Amino acid sequence: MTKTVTTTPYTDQKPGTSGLRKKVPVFQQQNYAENFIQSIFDSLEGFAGKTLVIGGDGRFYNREVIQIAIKMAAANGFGRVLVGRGGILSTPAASHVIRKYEAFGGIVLSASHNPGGPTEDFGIKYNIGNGGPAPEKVTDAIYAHTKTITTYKIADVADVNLDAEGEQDVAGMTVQVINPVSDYAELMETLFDFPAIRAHLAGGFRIVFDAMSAVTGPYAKEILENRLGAAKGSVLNFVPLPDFGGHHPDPNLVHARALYEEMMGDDAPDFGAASDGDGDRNLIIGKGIFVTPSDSLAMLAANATLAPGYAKGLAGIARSMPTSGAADRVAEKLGIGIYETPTGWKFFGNLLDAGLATICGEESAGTGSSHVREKDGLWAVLLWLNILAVRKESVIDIAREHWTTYGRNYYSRHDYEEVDSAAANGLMDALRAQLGTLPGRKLGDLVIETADDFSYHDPVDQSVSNNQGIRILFVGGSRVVFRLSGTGTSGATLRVYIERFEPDAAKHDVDTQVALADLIEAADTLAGIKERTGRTEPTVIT
Ligand code: G16
Repeated sequence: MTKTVTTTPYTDQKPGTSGLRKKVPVFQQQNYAENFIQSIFDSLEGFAGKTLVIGGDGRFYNREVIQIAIKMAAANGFGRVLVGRGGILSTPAASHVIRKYEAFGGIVLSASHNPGGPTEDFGIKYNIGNGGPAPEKVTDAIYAHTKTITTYKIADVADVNLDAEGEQDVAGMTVQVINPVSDYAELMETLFDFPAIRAHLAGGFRIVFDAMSAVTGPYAKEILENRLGAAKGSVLNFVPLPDFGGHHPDPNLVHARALYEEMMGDDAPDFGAASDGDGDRNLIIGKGIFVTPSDSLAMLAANATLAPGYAKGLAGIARSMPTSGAADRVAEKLGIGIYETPTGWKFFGNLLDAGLATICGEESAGTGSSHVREKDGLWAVLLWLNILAVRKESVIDIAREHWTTYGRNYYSRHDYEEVDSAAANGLMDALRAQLGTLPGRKLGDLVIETADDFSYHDPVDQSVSNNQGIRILFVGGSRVVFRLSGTGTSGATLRVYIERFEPDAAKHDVDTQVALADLIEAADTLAGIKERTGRTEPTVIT
């Protein structure tokens, strides 16, 4: 029932920031998915007879690859597979299921916020037994195997019925189809004050959640409407679609524009939120105010003890390097550790496992905690709702008070998508070459204090990750960071992260792009963005 198939390597299977992401037609090449999955298994040891979790965000090609992964898991000697009904598991739910059932690891099929469909994006990611994305030493080993693979193993059996919960046998391995929502919803009930949130909603607090036709629809319906009693219809676009309805399931001000417009209107609900393709990102908008992900991290950390799951306080906060320093000020006030990691949730895993950090966040709309080892969109929404239910203030009042207490970190990210790769690499190389000469240079009123290429020394396993983004720090604490995205699937995406700290509460009402105008200009002067990329303006501003 098990066969060994001869194959030849593909040269382009290097995992990026979060697993292997490519266009669907790339994954549809002969043996492409099989090669990568076998390379995952060939990088692991000691899984015979153990449990593997498999699930995805429901995008186009999800079911096909789930069938392949199940049959390959059986042929490679796993004892059991837990798979979400319909092949569905949000990324944070997959992380929780791995942890709860003490699985050996998990395969998560997703290209996250990237669009889906026959010509759009697909992805495969491996998560380790702590529930988190495989660390670099594992992804490096997977990549090495993809370059030398000659055979893969697969069970020669009929497809599994993914739509009926319960157990089935696949070539001697047990496949258990599980409810994708219930374990996760139960976990949320242990962390947050559901009765307080329910009472607040019953008292007239209005919310809207846009699931963007992606994986969080069933989770949000169950938790927000069924368990917390939000008005029916509060959850929009709740049916996961293989192509996300033709939209880009990225909860930002461009792709969730309709939600933003609604929240800025006169009759806006009190709280608006959205999540992405696989449910790990979040967008938070109060009536009349967009909360940047960096600010959201800081505000959630500052108020976390209002939720029962965090009542004992936080051990520390971790943020990715390009994320603003707003959370650092909270950590300082709380007298707890603050950790600055490279971009990529995988870098938080060691800090969470070691108990050094409790809450983590990234500027790329990701926030999460030690409850799982992925960022978690609905978790962030529920923590906000818990805080709002206890404080009984508006989002805008909470934000204003936060800025008055800690100062405001004006922050924006400018993305230049699908730039010619050679041009983008040339821009980064040229910046790197100037680093030594930059300190002391003046750009208008700005003076460069330091400039470097960020290196991370993991305090837990002592591993070092170099070349994680170029930082230009100005006297007074403002900064500009340049990096190339590790999640795009065509050309290169240049990300420019811009930040200014403003301690004076009288200056907290300025438009963000205006507050950052001189830094934006300095970024172009330093990197020659317009000249090198041929772009006169960013593709996306968040
Ligand atoms: C992934 C990673 C995040 C990272 C983001 C952006 O998110 O998990 O840690 O911040 O990509 O990465 P990049 O700037 O390299 O494109 P997701 O939601 O796509 O899984």
